[in-house]
Amino acid sequence: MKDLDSLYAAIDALSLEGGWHRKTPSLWPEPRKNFLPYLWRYAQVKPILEAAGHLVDHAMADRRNLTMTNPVAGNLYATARTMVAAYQSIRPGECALAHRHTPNALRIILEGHGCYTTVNGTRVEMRPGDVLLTPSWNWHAHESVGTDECFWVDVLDVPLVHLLEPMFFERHPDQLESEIHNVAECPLACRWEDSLRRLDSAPRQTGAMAEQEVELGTPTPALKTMAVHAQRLSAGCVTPVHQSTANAIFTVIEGSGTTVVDGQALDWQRGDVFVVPAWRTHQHRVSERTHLIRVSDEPVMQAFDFLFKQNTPASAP
Ligand code: GTQ
Ligand code: FE2
Repeated sequence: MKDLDSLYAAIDALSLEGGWHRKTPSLWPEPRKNFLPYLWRYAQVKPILEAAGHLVDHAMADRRNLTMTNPVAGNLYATARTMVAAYQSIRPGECALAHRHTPNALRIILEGHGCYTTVNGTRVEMRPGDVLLTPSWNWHAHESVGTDECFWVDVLDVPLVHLLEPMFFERHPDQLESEIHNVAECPLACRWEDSLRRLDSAPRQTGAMAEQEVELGTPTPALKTMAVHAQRLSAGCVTPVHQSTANAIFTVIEGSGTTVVDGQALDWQRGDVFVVPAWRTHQHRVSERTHLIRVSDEPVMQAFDFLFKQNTPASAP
């Protein structure tokens, strides 16, 4: 090989690339901010789900869900790099048939009573504020047997499964599981009243990302890839500025306030969902006592020693 041009041609022909003349870097000094901060308002979504309830026959949709697609250019599905969130509704008398998939899922209940989920043969009621867990490859079906239309937020690790590629999905051959046990409580149902009780006795932390926070799930993390935390913030509180390599999706269970995500103010209220993507700073300012559910991919980051986080104290107003 006589010159650099022929060297590079020879490298290129073998689908190789010289690390010393890469067109785009493969390493950089700190995490890039890719996914965008964004807020979905329940008050805007709920009428659409209700209309879909009339216009979209449940039989033709496995699930009546609305995926919260992050508006970053090129993204078609994910809410954050590793997770997707969706609003889902189910009308009285409807049944979302059993299926299973490798992605882990959880549901945060917003509204409605008389709604049940059956996970691997165990049938439990889902009530507002509860977090219901559906670990990987567990059969699951949902139904509303009362008079309420029920609304909840799903969070799944589907984008992580897309990245790693171990996707499997199948519908139940009999549409529903045949052996079902009704239970009042089970470890997959994290009850809101338990979360409240635990928050009552949780230490108040001034330097933390929330005044009070407890981790849900027995054992923790709630799912192998996703951790669930309940946060309590008192009226008027301003949290430190938090930054993490983990992605987080917040659901507002109670209260109202503003979260400044990387300089962008997101004003939220009950039922809203907002995303704090990796390395985007966030700071909560709440106007009334607030409860948030924070779902994050911290377990994934932790497993590989990729979790880096820091708090900067709130500056005086
Ligand atoms: O309820 O089983 O939002 O499988 C996305 C995929 C919900 C579910 C979603 C699902 C489900
Ligand atoms: Fe599912």
